[in-house]
Amino acid sequence: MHRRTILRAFGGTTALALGLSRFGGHLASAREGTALDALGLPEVTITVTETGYQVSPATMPAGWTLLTFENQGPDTNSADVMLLPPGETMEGLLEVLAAAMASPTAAPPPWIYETTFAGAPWTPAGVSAQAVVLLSAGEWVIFSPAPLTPASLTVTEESATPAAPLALQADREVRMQEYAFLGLDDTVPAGPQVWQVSNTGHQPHFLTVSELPPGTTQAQFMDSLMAMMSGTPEAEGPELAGPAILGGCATLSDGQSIYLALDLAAGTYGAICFFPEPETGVPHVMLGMAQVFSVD
Ligand SMILES: [Cu+2]
Repeated sequence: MHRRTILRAFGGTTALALGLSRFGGHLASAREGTALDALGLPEVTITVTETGYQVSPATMPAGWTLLTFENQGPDTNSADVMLLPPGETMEGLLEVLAAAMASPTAAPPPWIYETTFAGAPWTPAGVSAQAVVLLSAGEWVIFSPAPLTPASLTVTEESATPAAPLALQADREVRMQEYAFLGLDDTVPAGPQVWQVSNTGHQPHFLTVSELPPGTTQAQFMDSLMAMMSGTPEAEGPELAGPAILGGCATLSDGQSIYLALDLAAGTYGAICFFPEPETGVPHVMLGMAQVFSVD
């Protein structure tokens, strides 16, 4: 299956893992023990293995939540953390996923663009990372397109007061919209950072971070991504053909924020969103949603 075709499966998580993870790369996602630990928030752990997702505990109170993502699988991965819309069930979602895998060019169902995705970290195989995410009450599913088995998370109404604002000053605010990343124009300091990533657009977006050859320009990055996405042989741009994903966040709905712990070494990096546009299924990167940034 061509990469450009498989990426049209909504979410794109498994597509990315299949298509890009064979390229090497060094660790940049922060492990446990980040600034996010100190907030004293309720904690949930999502583990992905070769076969599927597990969530512990299975029930959480609504509000800001410290999410630890443990990638015990063989590929770079993340998790789509999605609130099941009213009337939708896990069984129904599985049917949608199966249909998407069988016919990757089909447009995702409209409710994908209307429900809530809370985000989760991206990590290379064998790596854990942390984020703070906002969970509302309801039935959530943790998934990526088949063949990984999804998991369920029940989020209950808080008993007393509404969720307090998060008392955390992020080192950097990154905004995602159609079709750009804002807030990565200036140099990012090397070392541990907390990014507040917000979706200020109208469609879901996600953010993958990959290391690029030093000095890669925005134009070179876009050219190489367009070549990769259109199926041009990799010989035309071998060093950029499939940058390994070191970190970032999975699908995030409009109006949602996620606080990501990152620890990037000095270098040149690229941020990419592959979420499909609703009418055509074209990944956002093809519409310009990719950004080079430098870390020093
Ligand atoms: Cu996007």
